[in-house]
Amino acid sequence: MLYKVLKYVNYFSFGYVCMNHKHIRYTCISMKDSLDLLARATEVLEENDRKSYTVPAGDLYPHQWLWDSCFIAIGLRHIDIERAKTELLSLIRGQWRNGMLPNMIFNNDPAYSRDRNAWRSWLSPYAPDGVATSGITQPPMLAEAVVRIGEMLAAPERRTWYRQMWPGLVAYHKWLYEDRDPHDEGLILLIHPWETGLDNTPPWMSELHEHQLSWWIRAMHKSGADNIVSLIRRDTRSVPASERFSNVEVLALYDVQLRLRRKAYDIDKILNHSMFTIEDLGFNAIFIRANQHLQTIAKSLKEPMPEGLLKRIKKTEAAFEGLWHDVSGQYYSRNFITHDLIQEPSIATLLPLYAGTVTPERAKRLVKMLESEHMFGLGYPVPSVPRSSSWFDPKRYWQGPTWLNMNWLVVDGLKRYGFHEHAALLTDLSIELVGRNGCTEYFDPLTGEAAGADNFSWTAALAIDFLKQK
Ligand code: 9WN
Repeated sequence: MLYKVLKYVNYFSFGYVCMNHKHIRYTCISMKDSLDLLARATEVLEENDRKSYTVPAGDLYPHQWLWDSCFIAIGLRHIDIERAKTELLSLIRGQWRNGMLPNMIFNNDPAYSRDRNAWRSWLSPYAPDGVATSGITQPPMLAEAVVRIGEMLAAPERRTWYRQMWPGLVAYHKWLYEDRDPHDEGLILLIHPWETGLDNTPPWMSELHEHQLSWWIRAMHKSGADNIVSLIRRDTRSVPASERFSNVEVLALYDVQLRLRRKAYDIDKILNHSMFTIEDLGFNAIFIRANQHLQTIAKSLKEPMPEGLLKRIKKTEAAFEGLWHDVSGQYYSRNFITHDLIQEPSIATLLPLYAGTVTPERAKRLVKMLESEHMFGLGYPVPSVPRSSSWFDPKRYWQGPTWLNMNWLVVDGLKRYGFHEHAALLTDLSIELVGRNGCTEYFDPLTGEAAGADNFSWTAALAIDFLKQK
């Protein structure tokens, strides 16, 4: 019987927080509970399966998303490794001729023409034929997912698998440098908050509110006319409005999207108009790790890394230092134009652990933040925004709720720096969270309550992976 009592509860402050609130929690994961969770999570993945890819959630997210498919494949590999490979291969059908992997590949059902039309990927000469996609990307989790699948294969099959994914992966990493690091500084810039995957995360929303609201949006907001957006929003039909973007933010993002579309997603034209551009902390941390995986794959294939790429990879690790802020002892995202750090902490604050290139000293400081009840050490960790931030709102999307994919990245980072007990505790708390509250999109970090869409694929997939890691 797999019966785990969290004996570490006294060691870490998220344990203390539970005690302070007089609800010492033990994770009692019996073998039966784990099997039930495994069965339930597998059902969610089956329900959202569209043969060659998995939708994040049936009603709310009916297309294929880039980093969702990566997290989904990481879970699926334990159930059906061939299906997990298909999940990643199906991302390549959306790859642009310049190497970009779009964050969304649209379902071609006539019912979704509005979504396809909003982006009109076909305006770009680089868009693939016969598939409609968005014109922006998402965090580069693909190399991680490829390697996680590779780990489960015998050497010859692993090489065949890597060989299949190598051209698409290299083209993607090259594109990130060529398009998104135009001054060869080492850091990747993003042009829309959706590219972070953490859509309404405070660093981006603070920039949006300060500098990016067009006059007509400000006018609509002032007169209350922005509420008209409620009539056409799809997300608030299935999720309470209090858990999503505000109407004015939806309008502002639509405005950003229109501006990108007018430039046919051409980065030179976009940058000439100095639009909304940020060197995002989370994205660059994930990219550093993805570059390490790319080199692992190259080694296994005995394939030389393209020379130019290798140079730029080295530069990224050094340039990451530019995101460090010594006074507050943490990393931040940076405005690409002004180079000012955007001093708004978020869950991305902890992702340098996942990158694995920060000093052990700094890693310790980040772990202290994870423990602190004023920051990330809440009852149902890890919140997407620290408790002390003025943005903290326990049910609002990426402004407070706990997300399983972030827990997965933090667990991995903790292990890399040797914080094995912390990693084990967070794994157990994550399993408990999903076991008790379901495979929901996100969770209230104070109460553990379910929020967002039901039957969310990456929550299911990563719960499976966490169970298998035990
Ligand atoms: C826009 C699909 C995606 C996730 C993102 C999450 C949310 C989309 C949205 O859903 O973003 O890409 O409609 O808000 O923020 O991380 O990939 O699950």
